[in-house]
Amino acid sequence: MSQRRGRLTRPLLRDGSGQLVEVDHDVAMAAVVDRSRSLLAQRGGLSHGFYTSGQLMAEEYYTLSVIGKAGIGTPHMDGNTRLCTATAAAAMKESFGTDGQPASYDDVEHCDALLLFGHNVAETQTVLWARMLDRLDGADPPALVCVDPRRTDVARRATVHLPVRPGTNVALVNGLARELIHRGAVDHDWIQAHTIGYDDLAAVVEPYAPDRVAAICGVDPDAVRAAAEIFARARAPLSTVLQGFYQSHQATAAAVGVNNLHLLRGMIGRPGAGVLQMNGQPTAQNNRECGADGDLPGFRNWDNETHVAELAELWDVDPLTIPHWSPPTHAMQLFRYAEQGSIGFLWIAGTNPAVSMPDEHRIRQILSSPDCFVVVSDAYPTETTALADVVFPAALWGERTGTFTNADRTVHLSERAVDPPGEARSDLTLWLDYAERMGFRTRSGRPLPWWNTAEQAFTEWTRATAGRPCDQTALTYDRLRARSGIQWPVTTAAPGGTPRLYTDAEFNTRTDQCETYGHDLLTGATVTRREHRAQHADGRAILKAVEHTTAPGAPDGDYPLRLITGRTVHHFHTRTKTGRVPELDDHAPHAWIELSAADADRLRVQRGDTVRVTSPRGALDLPARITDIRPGTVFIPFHYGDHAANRLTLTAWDPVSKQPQLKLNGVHVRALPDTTTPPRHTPHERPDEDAGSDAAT
Ligand SMILES: Nc1nc2c(c(=O)[nH]1)N[C@H]1C(S)=C(S)[C@@H](COP(=O)(O)OP(=O)(O)OC[C@H]3O[C@@H](n4cnc5c(=O)[nH]c(N)nc54)[C@H](O)[C@@H]3O)O[C@H]1N2
Ligand SMILES: Nc1nc2c(c(=O)[nH]1)N[C@H]1C(S)=C(S)[C@@H](COP(=O)(O)OP(=O)(O)OC[C@H]3O[C@@H](n4cnc5c(=O)[nH]c(N)nc54)[C@H](O)[C@@H]3O)O[C@H]1N2
Ligand SMILES: [Mo]
Repeated sequence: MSQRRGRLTRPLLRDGSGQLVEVDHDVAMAAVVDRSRSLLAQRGGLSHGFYTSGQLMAEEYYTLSVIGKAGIGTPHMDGNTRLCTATAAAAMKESFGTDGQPASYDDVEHCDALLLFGHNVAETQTVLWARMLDRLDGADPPALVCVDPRRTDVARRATVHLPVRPGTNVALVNGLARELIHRGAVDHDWIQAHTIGYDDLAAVVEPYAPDRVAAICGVDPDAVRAAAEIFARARAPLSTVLQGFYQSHQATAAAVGVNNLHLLRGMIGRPGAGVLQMNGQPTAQNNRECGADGDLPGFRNWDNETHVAELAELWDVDPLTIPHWSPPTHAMQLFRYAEQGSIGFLWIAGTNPAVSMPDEHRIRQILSSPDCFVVVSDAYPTETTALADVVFPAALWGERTGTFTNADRTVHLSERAVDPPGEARSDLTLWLDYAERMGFRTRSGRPLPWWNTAEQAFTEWTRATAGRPCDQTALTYDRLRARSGIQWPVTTAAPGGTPRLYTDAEFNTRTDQCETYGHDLLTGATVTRREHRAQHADGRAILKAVEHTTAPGAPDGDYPLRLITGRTVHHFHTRTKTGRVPELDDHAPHAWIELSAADADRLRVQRGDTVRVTSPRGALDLPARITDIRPGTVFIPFHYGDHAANRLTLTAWDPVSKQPQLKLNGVHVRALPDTTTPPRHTPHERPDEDAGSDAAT
């Protein structure tokens, strides 16, 4: 694909004939500012949207947050973190009051049970997996529980593998909670002192006996009991949760269900005992805490006037400028507004939505519509830059300085080591240039933002964290140079950082402190401030559970197979980088589909045959691999722009986190006539053991 060659080194502008042509930076930025100004004058801040990444740096997210919220005054700002870790944040907010990882990666060394919920760490976080393997192959190995419909390398090493039917995670976690209760493994004194909601939770999970869970999830009831036994006996259980839980229809409920298990036994805030609601991208955490992702900076609550006033004071703007009359706009809604025409200016940085968002065809139409002016900054030409009106060549990490914070709150400083190629600039430079030309001002007439360098932006950002759970006021570039890798909070009281949160079982749930007043996990309806106050969480964690429901877009008669999508070790996301590395690309040059042996036999497909996969939204022709995936479920990697798995996925999201349901779609698979081979067995077994199985629920 020609568009995969080389770095972008010059800005591009779409000319009168519709072609993207190289121009000087000044010309490109003038076109952006021109469009931005005229839209602001005609239609105000709501005409502007920003869609960013989990791959920029804290300084950039914070600067954009200030420009968008205090300069333009738009609530339409989100990150691809919506597709990625919105559920991690949402689940921690619901259970503990704010975002912020309770545990530390070091807990891998201290745990005696490891439970991986929808997390294929062996392919997606190979360094963390190496750390886990050291334990598994060491003297006193932890028990390992793997919840994944595929027999992954994690599953192969597991003490218990639960190959759940996709979309049934909530039934499983409810069943595990019930088992803890029935086995007397619950720490009632701790629950009494440090949580609210136990009685409601116990009532909700009671109907989820192992046999019923086994029927819903399509697994062995003894395996459910065995997993519960491991958690019940562990002195230091460590759970990790990722996309198998997050990209589903009851994502937040399922992820909260894992928090519940830890709270029921008081297994949090101690070495080895804790939860890692994982992140995937290097700086997803920064986007969430800096507030370029649909949150307010510093884990502030948009619905709390005092929190908004703090920001207004910090930024020296009228509190009414900062949008807080409704929840910030999530990415799926942002694209909907662009589709409907109310957003006419969309700046995309460090993400490739033409490949990574659900329902590819629709997203590409929105991006190519003349009604929306699309600005994209990326280091490489992508499927998204091809549809933009203006493209800025971006500097990559190593070509600019900034900080990034990983999933366990560890802040690192990454310094510029080489110059960016050609005219490539950092996103920070681009946004500061844009703001200056737009002439944004504080109330006292100072330029907004008033900083010019990454280090100044970092200092301003740490000021915004004062008194919040992610307090980094004692952190400076110099301290990070002296010892890189410090876990927040970092304050004068804890200058060396904080390995674990909630060590004193004091949670961030006070009404004046929390990041959200919470949601009904089933419908997403928001809890009001008054209701939150009335439940008197007051520093106690919140136990919450709901019943399992069937997903929209789940398999039915016409589309009887469950499509899940995900990753392979050889590629990162949409392959802008890994597709250019022959050592990686040679291992996985094309997309494929994984089928179980039972489904392959029934469909008369052998390894390497091409099959057509169809959903109500589109079709893909892919070579088949026959693997240990559970029968009735098929898997496609989502990395390939020319055979995008997202051609098949639907526009649907979790009601609380708004994370799209990228791993749960009904599809139909058939062999293409010219490539089929005779069946190895007579194809008379049930066509699909999963079809209609939700009746079991
Ligand atoms: N090599 C590589 N590594 C990466 C990335 C990459 O693109 N390539 N991306 C990074 C990013 S941003 C992220 S977010 C992480 C993602 O890391 P992971 O979440 O580990 O990766 P996925 O492959 O998306 O999904 C994990 C597993 O979920 C399972 N699954 C699907 N549906 C269900 C379900 O209903 N229930 C359960 N329990 N499991 C289910 C799939 O079979 C899959 O094995 O990886 C990060 N690391
Ligand atoms: N079906 C399906 N869809 C999915 C998923 C799935 O499992 N299944 N997973 C979802 C998840 S978890 C994620 S995280 C998304 C990822 O989806 P995307 O964010 O679209 O994926 P990337 O390929 O990482 O795109 C990032 C782009 O940023 C550019 N870039 C890197 N560094 C910089 C920088 O510093 N500045 C700028 N301006 N650009 C930079 C890269 O060149 C690249 O083109 O996909 C989501 N989509
Ligand atoms: Mo992600």
